[in-house]
Amino acid sequence: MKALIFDIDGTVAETEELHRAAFNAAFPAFDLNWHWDRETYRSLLTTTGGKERIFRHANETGAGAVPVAALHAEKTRLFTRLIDEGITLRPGIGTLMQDARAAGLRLAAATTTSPENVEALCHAAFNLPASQVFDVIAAGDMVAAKKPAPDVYMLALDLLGLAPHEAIAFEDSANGVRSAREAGLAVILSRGFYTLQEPIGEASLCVDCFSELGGLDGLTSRLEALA
Ligand code: XBP
Ligand code: MG
Repeated sequence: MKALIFDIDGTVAETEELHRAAFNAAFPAFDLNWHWDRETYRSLLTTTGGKERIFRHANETGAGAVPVAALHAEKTRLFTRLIDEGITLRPGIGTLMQDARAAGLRLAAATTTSPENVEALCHAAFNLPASQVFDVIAAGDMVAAKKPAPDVYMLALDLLGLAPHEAIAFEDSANGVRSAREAGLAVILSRGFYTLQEPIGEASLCVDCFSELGGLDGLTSRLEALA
């Protein structure tokens, strides 16, 4: 194993409540009387990508033409301010990252969210620029097809210069598991607040919490036992 590839939202940290708050705070500025409660947002989360989510909701509610790009830019501005107030890593993520660094592995992010949001999360959670947390960042519109398409994980592998068997992916959602598996990666799933009811799908290993893995050594042992 030469690299760990992390999904961001719901995996590195539980960020979706902040995304939901940012969406809801942005709507009034565009004269939209929308409010996404948790159950509405849970349903909308099956559509990856904030712009795609807005577009879907506009279609489903017959809202007509909505300035999706401008609305999403405002939402991103609000999200980066919200996350800057602080965010904690999901249990086990910090240990996995530290162990990987100590063992000379590289770290990558493979996420549907934007590079700006990855930057904001790294500043808030690590007090570091994203480039000092991840060696490689594959994010948002860097790929044409978002999760569950494999594109973002294939980009991460390409940027790492690695074959799928040389890395492991970490995910929280069914769309993410499908994306990683279709890219040929083994994937460790730990479902979170918004994805607990989702199917495990083709995850190589499913844990309630990443801290169950016991760091990189524990993960390696678990994977060897599966082989
Ligand atoms: C989850 C997503 C993202 C976020 C919102 O990304 O689907 O769309 O919900 O971020 P991940 P944007 O692959 O990290 O789980 O509004 O920037 O898309
Ligand atoms: Mg996720």
